[in-house]
Amino acid sequence: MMISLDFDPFDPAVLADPFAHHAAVRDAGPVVFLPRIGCFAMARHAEVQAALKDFETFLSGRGVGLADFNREEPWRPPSLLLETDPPVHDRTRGLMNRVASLASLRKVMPEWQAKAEDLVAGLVGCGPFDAVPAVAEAFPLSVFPDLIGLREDGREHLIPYGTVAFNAFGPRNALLAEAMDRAQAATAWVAESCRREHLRPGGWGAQVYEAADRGECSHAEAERLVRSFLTAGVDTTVNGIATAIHAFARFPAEWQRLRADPTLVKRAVEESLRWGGTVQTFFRTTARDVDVAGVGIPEGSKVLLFLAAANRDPRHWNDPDRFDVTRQASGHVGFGFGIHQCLGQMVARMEAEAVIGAMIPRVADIREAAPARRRLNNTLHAIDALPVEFIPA
Ligand code: OVM
Repeated sequence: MMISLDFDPFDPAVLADPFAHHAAVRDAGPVVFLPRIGCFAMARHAEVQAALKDFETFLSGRGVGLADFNREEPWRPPSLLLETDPPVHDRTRGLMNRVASLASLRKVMPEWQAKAEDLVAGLVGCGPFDAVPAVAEAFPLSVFPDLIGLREDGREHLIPYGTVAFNAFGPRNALLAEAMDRAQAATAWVAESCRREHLRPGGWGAQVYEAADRGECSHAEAERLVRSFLTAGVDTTVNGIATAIHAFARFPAEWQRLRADPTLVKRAVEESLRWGGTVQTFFRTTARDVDVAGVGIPEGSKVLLFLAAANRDPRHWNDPDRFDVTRQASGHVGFGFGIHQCLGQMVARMEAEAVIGAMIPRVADIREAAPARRRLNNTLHAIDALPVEFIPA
């Protein structure tokens, strides 16, 4: 039986407080139809994970937003990773995996830790400040563009570009129009920055072109693959770090538990990825008629996967709305699952670990100085302002 739900996930009131609406979608059924946006949706952990795993049925190549690329022109040439299916995907993903390696991240980790320590040391005991620009934006911008080897000028375009890209997965609403207007210059800067002559030797960007020199992809493909780093690597980690700090401000006892046992830092970061829901949703498109839990989904249907709702599904998690630094949060789908699972997940984890790790010995208490303010986005659960005070240890 097909269940229809009168629910628009892109309504501003929903985007402002998405978690308040997830239970209704999960409880309506394993698969529901959302007539307001004309697509199917899954919000339970089991079905979301199964759909992500079955890349042959649930395609990415027709777009992972609301728009079906078979019917609508994408806002930019499709990503050769995110918006591509095998066999092309496996070739591009393979070469990008070799560039974005754990070994190359391990080399920069000591430098990232030192930068995070300096940043945090400058903020403790200085009264209330906004942790979004001061930490969540400042830290990723101090390490990620250098990892890629980007030119210095114009790095301020990275966040507005990410904002457009993530809004573009939703409908053509006011949020997207506004982000597009504001990111005209950013789009041109990003396109230019992906060219080989703008990428410093040794960085991940230059290494993608070296893979092209070896024949692993074309030079045109290399340019578009570098664009993936710039699109997916900044707004995500900025909001992920802001969300982690926000979680500790809202659950002060969890901050004390982490301070008492700093070896929990990796678990705490994983738990903030589960609890936080920075990337709320992605779509797939069905390659064939498919039956999911007794519901027939016709070929060519858009299916909205609520990653953030799956990460708080009580069918899978115990006391899911509770942020618990000792929880074994692995198995969350915050980075997706299967062949498209986030390429940059170790970058994201290591950035968060550097920041939280630097705070543990220095910050006795994280006080919310004023309520956090959200920034509405069609895909991201974003924080615009996070006024806090770091009480010195
Ligand atoms: C991409 C990409 C990958 C993941 C997320 C994303 C805008 C973009 O390959 O361009 O979000």
